[in-house]
Amino acid sequence: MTMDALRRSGAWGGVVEAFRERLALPAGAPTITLLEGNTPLIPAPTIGDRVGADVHLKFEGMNPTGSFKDRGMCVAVSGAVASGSKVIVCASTGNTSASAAAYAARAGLRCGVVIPEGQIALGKLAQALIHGASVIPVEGNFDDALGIVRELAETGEATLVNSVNPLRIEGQKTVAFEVVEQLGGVPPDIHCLPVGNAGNITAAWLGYTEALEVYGVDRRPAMWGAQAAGAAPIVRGERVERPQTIATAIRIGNPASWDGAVAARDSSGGTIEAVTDAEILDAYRLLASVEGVFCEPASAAGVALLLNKAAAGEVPPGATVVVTLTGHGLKDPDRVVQEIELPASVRAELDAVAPRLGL
Ligand code: AN7
Repeated sequence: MTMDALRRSGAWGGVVEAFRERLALPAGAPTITLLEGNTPLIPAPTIGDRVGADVHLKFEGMNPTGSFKDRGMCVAVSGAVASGSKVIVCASTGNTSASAAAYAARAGLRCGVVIPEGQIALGKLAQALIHGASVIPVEGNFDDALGIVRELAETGEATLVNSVNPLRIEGQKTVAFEVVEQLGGVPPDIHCLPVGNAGNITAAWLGYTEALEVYGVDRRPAMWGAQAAGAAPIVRGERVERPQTIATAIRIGNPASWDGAVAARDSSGGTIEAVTDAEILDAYRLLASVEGVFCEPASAAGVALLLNKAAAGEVPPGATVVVTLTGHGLKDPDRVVQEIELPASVRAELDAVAPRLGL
């Protein structure tokens, strides 16, 4: 059955079930699922008008834990269970830890997450905690945390579920399969997305490459990756020791999948560019206010890049553009109240409320 038919029939069984024969999972691996994947591809007509293209938002915030990480985590955790592992570990800017914690709970595994202290959006931290993960904040950044869990996993006592685990990439590539199906069997001309540790751009490109065979499509999109200006190692061509951005999800100075991102950029005729925090926040507010889609700040980076490219006259007129919105806005409500002042209260009387609405 196609994804569409599955959705209509209510029989969507998640990423492992839908794509198992395309995922390098060991034979006999169980299906660990929270029914992730099959996320909506939402038309964005207002942004489309602004950039002169046919723009669609692949809203990965609709996954069970609210980010694209679930797509790869279900496969990594299915693989961990198959290998007899009892503990999974990850470093995280937040979403990976939320996803790992949920899937570990589902599979009955222990989960350890190492996070940069004070740099995780509250929603994500809450998720890791409520799912029962051991949360270990460290006095360092994501890159420091990743170094620690890489060493931990080398003992063989825990499975690393960051995107250096190939099963994460396997799962995340399925976003490209879904996009091709949702566009009626053709790939987009351009696929925009934020780049942090660079697993996702690597995975999406792998998916589009496999789609050549799986769906018999004859081309692949140009991959347009966006890094936050204060955390743009790939754009600058060197590690960033102290990455800084309000988009904490992509506050990463030494991406693990650096080579994969460069390969995706170059083989696709694409680009990886920096967007400023101000541009990210503008795109974040625009998405919410004109399209009705609330994503987290990092997720808006792809739209920020698209807007920049349009302003530079570099979006081909009428192109089909897909932008991945990687995580849900509710992950980080603090950001909204930092951007928009909470209105003061008034008396609970009609004559006090009506004027506030100009009525
Ligand atoms: C919302 O959770 O790295 O380039 O540890 O949460 O594949 O790293 C999150 C990354 C984009 C970047 N958008 O993806 C983590 C983590 C959101 C994210 C990215 C992340 P990659």
